[in-house]
Amino acid sequence: MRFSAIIPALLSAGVALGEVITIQVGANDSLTYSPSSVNASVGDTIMFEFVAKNHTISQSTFADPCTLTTLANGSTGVDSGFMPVAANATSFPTFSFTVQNTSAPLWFYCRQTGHCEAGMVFAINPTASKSFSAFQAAAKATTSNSTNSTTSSASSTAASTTASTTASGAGAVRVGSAAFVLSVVGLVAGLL
Ligand SMILES: *[C@@H]1O[C@H](CO)[C@@H](O)[C@H](O)[C@H]1NC(C)=O
Ligand SMILES: *[C@@H]1O[C@H](CO)[C@@H](O)[C@H](O)[C@H]1NC(C)=O
Ligand SMILES: *[C@@H]1O[C@H](CO)[C@@H](O)[C@H](O)[C@H]1NC(C)=O
Ligand SMILES: *[C@@H]1O[C@H](CO)[C@@H](O)[C@H](O)[C@H]1NC(C)=O
Ligand SMILES: *[C@@H]1O[C@H](CO)[C@@H](O)[C@H](O)[C@H]1NC(C)=O
Ligand SMILES: *[C@@H]1O[C@H](CO)[C@@H](O)[C@H](O)[C@H]1NC(C)=O
Ligand SMILES: *[C@@H]1O[C@H](CO)[C@@H](O)[C@H](O)[C@H]1NC(C)=O
Ligand SMILES: *[C@@H]1O[C@H](CO)[C@@H](O)[C@H](O)[C@H]1NC(C)=O
Ligand SMILES: [Cu+2]
Repeated sequence: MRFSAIIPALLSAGVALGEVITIQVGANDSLTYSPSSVNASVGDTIMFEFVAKNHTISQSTFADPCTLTTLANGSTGVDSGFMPVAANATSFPTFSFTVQNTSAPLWFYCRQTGHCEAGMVFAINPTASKSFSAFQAAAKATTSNSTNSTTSSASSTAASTTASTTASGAGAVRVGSAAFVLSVVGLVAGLL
């Protein structure tokens, strides 16, 4: 088993703690994350499997669903970059991050042009007052028609003035590269 060295590496890095929650991106050529929202605990890994087209998973805020967020410390939020998948592909790129803070919901969208405005959004730990459906409605109400820009000034009519920019990014940290995670997927498949 040529991947066997990865397991101790993952364990010593603490990456294997918590549950791994898999999200399919673009299944059936749709503009969707499936499932579109999840409840996660601190330490859980959210793994996005890009199965079609050319999408991203990018962090935004409830108030501004279709704009890549800037954290309080000046870093940008979690962003997979574009993950193109050939129509005849037989293996798929993945992107993962771990959930670091469950005090507030985490909000995400696809940066591909027009996709966020079409409702291609994702949420972790949404609440009754900040629900997935409210977030998606805000995304669809976004007036800008360019989600490909990381500096877009998109705004939404359903924006909540209480959304906190300081909290928005602190909850998620990227783990590994796409190629690295893909090799882990290969290991799991090989064991089954
Ligand atoms: C994709 O299509 C299959 C077969 O119709 C269906 O079972 C599955 O739920 C669909 N997935 C999504 C994300 O729409
Ligand atoms: C998440 O938890 C809330 C209650 O805390 C529940 O209403 C909701 O159905 C859960 N969502 C999922 C996707 O499990
Ligand atoms: C994926 O989409 C981005 C943004 O539109 C584009 O720059 C890139 O060329 C696309 N990649 C492929 C392989 O189509
Ligand atoms: C996928 O299609 C492209 C272009 O049609 C072709 O060049 C490539 O060899 C195909 N790949 C596989 C794995 O079939
Ligand atoms: C939408 O895109 C077109 C073409 O790129 C541009 O001319 C127009 O100003 C854009 N509209 C908005 C609201 O950004
Ligand atoms: C979209 O963004 C990518 C880089 O992320 C860039 O290469 C591409 O030219 C952009 N496309 C448009 C239409 O702005
Ligand atoms: C978690 O997020 C909340 C607000 O959402 C923030 O007040 C708190 O400081 C964060 N905790 C950590 C450990 O970053
Ligand atoms: C900013 O905060 C995020 C989330 O806490 C962290 O992952 C990132 O490394 C920080 N960036 C800098 C430059 O400190
Ligand atoms: Cu997309």
